[in-house]
Amino acid sequence: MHTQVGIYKCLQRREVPGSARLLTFTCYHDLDLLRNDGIKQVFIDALAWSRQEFGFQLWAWVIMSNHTHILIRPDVARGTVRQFLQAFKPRISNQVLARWRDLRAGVLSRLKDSRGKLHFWQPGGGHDRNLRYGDPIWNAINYVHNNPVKAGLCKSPADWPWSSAREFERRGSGPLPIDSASIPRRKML
Ligand code: NI
Repeated sequence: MHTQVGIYKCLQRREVPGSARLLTFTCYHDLDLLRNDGIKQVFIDALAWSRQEFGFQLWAWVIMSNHTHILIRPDVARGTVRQFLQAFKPRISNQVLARWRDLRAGVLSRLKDSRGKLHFWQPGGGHDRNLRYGDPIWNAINYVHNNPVKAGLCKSPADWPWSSAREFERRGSGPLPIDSASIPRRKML
């Protein structure tokens, strides 16, 4: 769920200091490369490592079988989104592709480009945009958490174990803590 969502259509790669960033990572050729729970855990571990390394606030995330979304607020003094992406994406792909090479996994034949190079991620920056404080942040959080519901995988966002939805219901109940204290409050109507 990331190709034709109205408010996420526009591509903005500029870094706007203080803005949150909604980032999407799509598997090569939209293949279900993240279906395996062990590979989902590789993604989570890389996200936890990146947060330490680049100092961003992690506000929401979801892992689907063929793509993921994360909502972060970068700390530009510690690292730009570009620097984070340059470290984060290969950290996952190198680990998974090495494992698949060891196993001589059949899927590898589907991951080669015309020059024979293997890919885990679809090349390119993916869909991402800057978000201003307030309600757009909460719209993005709900959008992220609703991915598995819209895909028909579960009824309620918190039923899906591979997102931060559970953390919003009860801290410490999901596989990766989020930086909830820094999320701006919802506008009270
Ligand atoms: Ni999606």
